[in-house]
Amino acid sequence: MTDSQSPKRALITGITGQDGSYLAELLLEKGYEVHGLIRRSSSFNTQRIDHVYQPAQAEDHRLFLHFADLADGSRLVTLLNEIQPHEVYNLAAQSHVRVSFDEPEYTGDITGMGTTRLLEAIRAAHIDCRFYQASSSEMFGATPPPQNEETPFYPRSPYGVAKVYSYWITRNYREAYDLFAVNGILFNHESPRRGGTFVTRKITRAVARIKAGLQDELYLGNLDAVRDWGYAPEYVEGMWRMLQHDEPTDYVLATNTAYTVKDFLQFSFAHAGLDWEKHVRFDERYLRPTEVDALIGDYGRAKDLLGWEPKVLTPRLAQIMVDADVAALEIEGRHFVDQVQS
Ligand code: NDP
Ligand code: GDR
Repeated sequence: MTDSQSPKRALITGITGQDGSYLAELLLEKGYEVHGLIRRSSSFNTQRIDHVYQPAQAEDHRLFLHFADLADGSRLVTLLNEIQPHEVYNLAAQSHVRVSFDEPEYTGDITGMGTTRLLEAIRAAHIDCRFYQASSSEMFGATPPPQNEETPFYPRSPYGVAKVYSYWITRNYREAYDLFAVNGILFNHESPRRGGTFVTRKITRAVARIKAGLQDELYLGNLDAVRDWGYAPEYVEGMWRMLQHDEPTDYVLATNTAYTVKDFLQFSFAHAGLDWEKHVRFDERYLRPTEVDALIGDYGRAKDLLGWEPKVLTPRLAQIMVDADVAALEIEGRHFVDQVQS
């Protein structure tokens, strides 16, 4: 709550994504009024937040959704004027690394320039707010691990390059305009809500389907990449803590552990009693022109200043995701049977 006892207002861009949905839940639990920016789409795109949405008539209606796009700067100014948020979380992005090689200009426009549009909208609307930028371990790219806040950037994809731009524009607005603006440099974080084209969820969905006899093969690219995979709900708590700190600075969130894609396959398939080597095939379409070989994050600053530490590590994460995908498939199967029988 604010001093006047009216709720704090937060604006989340990317609220329909994995992180946006967990952050919306967290802020609603904390009593915030939450405003989310959504894109007009020809199909439904709010599945991840439907469960927290209350109709306008409901007494506890504190989640508001607004059509907007990071490509549309004037709309951002209008919205910021209307909402007057205390906190802005910029999570929207074209967030897929492989896709950024196919759509480099679009990725630069949204994942890079979109951040400037939002920061300029904050200035144009004269809003006194705190700003969170979803920066990424992909900015470190080819710089060897372990990586922390002082590690030099060497991005290896149009996505990584765009995130470096957003990182620096965020720092520049902090220094130039005294804005409370922070970069959360987050290493990979996953959950049952992870998009189905990222490698972890692609694997755990396939495990559930193979176990159910609906699929036999899974096509993947580079299995040797090393990643530091954490659990998304814990990372959104870290984002919030960054904006509650006295001073704005940048933080790494990670688990400081290293596993290969092969390891993730092993954890996931074994949890379902399956042998991944019998099912996984190679498809060069999933390779990237330039790959990031190893990301392992040192989260010491977040631990010291925010008291933040990861609890769920990669082997357990894989189990959580497999269990969720197995359960989701069972529910889907029951719906199907109900439909056929009715
Ligand atoms: P998702 O891909 O799940 O979500 C991306 C969100 O951005 C969606 O809500 C999407 O909307 C929205 N979006 C995309 N393009 C636009 C646009 N032009 N205008 C407005 N909104 C748009 O990403 P995550 O939740 O995983 O990640 C959140 C942020 O954190 C991203 O910026 C990502 O790059 C960054 N990040 C993620 C990490 C991870 O491991 N998950 C690690 C480090 C950084 P729609 O639903 O309509 O597509
Ligand atoms: P990443 O995640 O590129 O790290 O970006 P992704 O899950 O896409 O890839 C991880 C690693 O797996 C390898 N890989 C495959 N990846 C995909 N998507 N599909 C495949 O079939 C496949 N086979 C092997 C990749 O080559 C890579 O090495 C994620 C995103 O959430 C970014 O937005 C975020 O900034 C970073 O994490 C940190």
